[in-house]
Amino acid sequence: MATAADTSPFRVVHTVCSHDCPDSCAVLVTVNAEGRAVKVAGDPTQPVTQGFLCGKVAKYLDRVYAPNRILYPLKRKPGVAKGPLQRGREHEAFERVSWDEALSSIAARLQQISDQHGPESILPYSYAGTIGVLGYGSMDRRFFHRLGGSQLDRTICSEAGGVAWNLVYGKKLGTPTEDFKLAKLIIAWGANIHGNNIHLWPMVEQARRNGARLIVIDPYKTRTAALADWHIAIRPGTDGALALGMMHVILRDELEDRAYIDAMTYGFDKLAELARDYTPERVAAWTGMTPGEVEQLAREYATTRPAAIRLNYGVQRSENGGTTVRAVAMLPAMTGAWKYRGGGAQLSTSGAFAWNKRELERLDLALDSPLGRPARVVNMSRLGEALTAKAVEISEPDSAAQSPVSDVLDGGPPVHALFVYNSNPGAVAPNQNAVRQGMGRDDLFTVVHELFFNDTTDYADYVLPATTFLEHTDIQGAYGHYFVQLSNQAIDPPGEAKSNVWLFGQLAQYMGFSDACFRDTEEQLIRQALAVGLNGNSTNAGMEHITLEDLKEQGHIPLSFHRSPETENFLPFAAGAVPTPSGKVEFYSATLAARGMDPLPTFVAPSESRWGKDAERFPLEFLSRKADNYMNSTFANLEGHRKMEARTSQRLEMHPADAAKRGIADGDAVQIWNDRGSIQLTALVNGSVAAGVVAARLDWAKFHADGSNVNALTSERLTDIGAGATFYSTLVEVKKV
Ligand SMILES: Nc1nc2c(c(=O)[nH]1)N[C@H]1C(S)=C(S)[C@@H](COP(=O)(O)OP(=O)(O)OC[C@H]3O[C@@H](n4cnc5c(=O)[nH]c(N)nc54)[C@H](O)[C@@H]3O)O[C@H]1N2
Ligand SMILES: Nc1nc2c(c(=O)[nH]1)N[C@H]1C(S)=C(S)[C@@H](COP(=O)(O)OP(=O)(O)OC[C@H]3O[C@@H](n4cnc5c(=O)[nH]c(N)nc54)[C@H](O)[C@@H]3O)O[C@H]1N2
Ligand code: SF4
Ligand SMILES: [Mo]
Repeated sequence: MATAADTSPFRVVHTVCSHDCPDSCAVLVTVNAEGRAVKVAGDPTQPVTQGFLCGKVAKYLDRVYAPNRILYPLKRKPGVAKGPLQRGREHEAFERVSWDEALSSIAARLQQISDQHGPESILPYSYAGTIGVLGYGSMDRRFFHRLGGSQLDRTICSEAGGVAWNLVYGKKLGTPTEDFKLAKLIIAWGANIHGNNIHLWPMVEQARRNGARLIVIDPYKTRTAALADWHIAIRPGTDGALALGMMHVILRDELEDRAYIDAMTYGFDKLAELARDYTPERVAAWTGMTPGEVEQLAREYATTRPAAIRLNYGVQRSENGGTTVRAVAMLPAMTGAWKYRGGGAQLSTSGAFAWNKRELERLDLALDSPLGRPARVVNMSRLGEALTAKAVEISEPDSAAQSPVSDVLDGGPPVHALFVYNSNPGAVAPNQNAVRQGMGRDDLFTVVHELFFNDTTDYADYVLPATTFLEHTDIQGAYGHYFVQLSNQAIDPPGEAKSNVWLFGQLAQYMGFSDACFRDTEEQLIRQALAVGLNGNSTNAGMEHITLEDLKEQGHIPLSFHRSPETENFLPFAAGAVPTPSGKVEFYSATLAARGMDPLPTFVAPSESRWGKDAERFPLEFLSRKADNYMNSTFANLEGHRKMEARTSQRLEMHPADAAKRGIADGDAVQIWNDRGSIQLTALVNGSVAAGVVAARLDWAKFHADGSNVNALTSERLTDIGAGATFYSTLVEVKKV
């Protein structure tokens, strides 16, 4: 008997939004008889997606079917210099080539560079264009390991916070997103829930309907802050002091949970001693709050149950970001908030997904590379320095002593080839002028695998067409929920666009790498990621009930401990062993002490801040924030998304006092500069920041009249823990132009 589904000209395919967002939504794609996607919608059966998509991805077909997508492999025309190309006419700089020609030429050039300078002179550069398990890191890692190319330390986003969290808890687990609805107090701490994590918002709303309060700690009045019961416009980079001040009050007033502390934590006495110094008065002087506000926040936090902190990655983009995350992360351990369903904290849930990365990435292939060992590691947050540093050719080891070599290259060769995929460093990497100087080098061979001409393809020797998540198959976890999800290919890629898996598998063939693993299909890779055992089930911890067949049928399956979220309690860190060296939640870190670092979360103000030595010349703290309607640099080229972002696009948000001091009125053109660069924006004098702070949003450099975006002002200085980027520790001065 034919069912409606059989006769319908449409099919509905379960995919997963692969953009770098905690929500990892289950997306149902409706495809018509001609194979064209005609609708994208949130899956109503996925408990976090709840049937809706954010404004960015609700318009996803604008991206998939954009008329200016890159459809074919392209090669720079002879004689066309690298550097900014006129928007809309980029294709004129390139000529179309076949995939065969592109792959054989690229393979030959990489071989020649490897022979001449050593394989470590080839640098892959990728981040989170897709966070699908395969697309983010599988065949690409195999390829570069086997090649002997430099390893990339992927620090640009979450490393400072992640390493810091793990120092306290050993694993990135947190309060389940669905449980936030049970909280009576929610603190969004450096977390723009409404802008960046919209699927948490319905839980917040439900909690508030049941009487919960929402407190937002953010120097910028985000959409989330505007909707809060209390917005604390803290000074940038001072959250660590606030967390210690809260501990001070909690301990002074004996509001801590002694039983939890005794059973579950390590180093309490030392932390208590540190907290004694952080009186509300001192903390007020750092944070710009009043002492009374510090007291109120501490008492409200410690006496409300359940209390949940949504700590997102905003606070860790400061120089002291690692220590700050440690300090904030310790709060629920001091009050025992973990014991109550709807309490605790969430930075990330990604630690729950035990993918078989060893099998996917195959670091062992490095032993077969010309190096015969794993390659050096280059920090992606120092790309400008890595590309411009004078390093020493390994063929002349003796000269190493005389040449001042930047440590970013770890004593190895300079970078001669840059292979970019899943990332747009021309827009998102800090210290843009150095990055562009580096990418503009004539002697640098650059390949970019992309969907659109952007700030990075302007520097490419070869541009290769990439796929969207509708056009390839992948499997995905999340950093904001506990579901394993399958993303099925819904449509054919347009033109000759190819997935990351295909690209690096093919390139391996052209390089002559005969290892069988380079011929694995997506389905084989997914089985490897799941570490499927003989009975067909995954052998990964937490996934033992999952089979690929069930995933194909259901689309999304919760991890084992989260199977019945409505009836079962998953209370991370509430009881039992904690996966740290001491087996406890660590207030004191012997690991840090052994590295010669501060074992306690002592507050140190960022060097590039109002307390730093350059504050006289550059008195304004600059927040180069994300756009609500883009995903980092993704979507910024689409008309509809730009319209949604229009109110704040290319605006410098200023406090009236700072504007008046400089004779600036709303709508004036302003120049913003420091020693690293200068950009022009239009002043938006409003109430979104306090005096002393200015803010602007990330856009493509190409969309700015002067060709530079906010990252022309940010530095390559790294965070105290985790060696992450410090986008939010930036000083500038502003004037009317
Ligand atoms: N709409 C949208 N959603 C996104 C993204 C996007 O670009 N646009 N990007 C995605 C990515 S890659 C990530 S990593 C996540 C990140 O999401 P979040 O972790 O929320 O990160 P940010 O937006 O960087 O920072 C959050 C907030 O921290 C504030 N902040 C800056 N400095 C400080 C400080 O010193 N103290 C405090 N308390 N707050 C501070 C900023 O003003 C910002 O509003 O969002 C993802 N979701
Ligand atoms: N000033 C400032 N700078 C920032 C930030 C900030 O808040 N302020 N945020 C930082 C953060 S948190 C992050 S995570 C980084 C983000 O840095 P990136 O990960 O570089 O993020 P996107 O800008 O989204 O660029 C991803 C690119 O990958 C491409 N892409 C998408 N899917 C695929 C695919 O399947 N294959 C290939 N080959 N390409 C694909 C997209 O078209 C896009 O151009 O930016 C950082 N930079
Ligand atoms: S960007 Fe985030 S909120 Fe939007 S559809 Fe993707 S996962 Fe969902
Ligand atoms: Mo990020």
